Amino acid sequence: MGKRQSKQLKQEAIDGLLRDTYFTEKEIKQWHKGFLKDCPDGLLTEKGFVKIYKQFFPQGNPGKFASLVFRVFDENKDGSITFEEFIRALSITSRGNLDEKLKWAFKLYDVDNDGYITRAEMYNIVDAIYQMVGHHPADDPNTDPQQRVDKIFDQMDKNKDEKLTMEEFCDGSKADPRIVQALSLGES
Ligand SMILES: [Ca+2]
Ligand SMILES: [Ca+2]
Repeated sequence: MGKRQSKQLKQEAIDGLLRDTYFTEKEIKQWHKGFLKDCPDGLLTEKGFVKIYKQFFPQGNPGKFASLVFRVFDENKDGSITFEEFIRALSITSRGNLDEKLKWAFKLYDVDNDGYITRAEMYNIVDAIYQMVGHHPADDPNTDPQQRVDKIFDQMDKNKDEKLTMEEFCDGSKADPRIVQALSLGES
């Protein structure tokens, strides 16, 4: 076996990323350098991804949330994140416009990928966020996660069919900026 192709960032790949992302060539190269430092073989595994989150949230348990985010980064679902997958997701989560961020968030919430967010899927994400930040709901009765989710879900579920479409989710999120704020987690 020779050297892995994925190690070298070809001009072709850079050109593709310049089209697909909001980063400049210089930024892409810088991120690539950092990526290779953390992932010398050019692939970020779920374990490595969780480790990065643990550095940012040492007081909590970010494992669950990181695994959920990992799924969205890993576009082709092959179990690892390439540099291209990484930088495309980073571009949306850090510099994307609101619609792009919400579409991305929809994928995060829709864990079974059926095109709808259920109440259980929303509980799941919110629970993961609480675990990550090490927040104990008992500390503050006003932030009981189940209640918060029920309130948000009921607001968003316009036709009351117990599932949210992308449209309901995007419209509802725009009506409540706190949801979008919560999604900014994970930016560095
Ligand atoms: Ca992948
Ligand atoms: Ca779903």
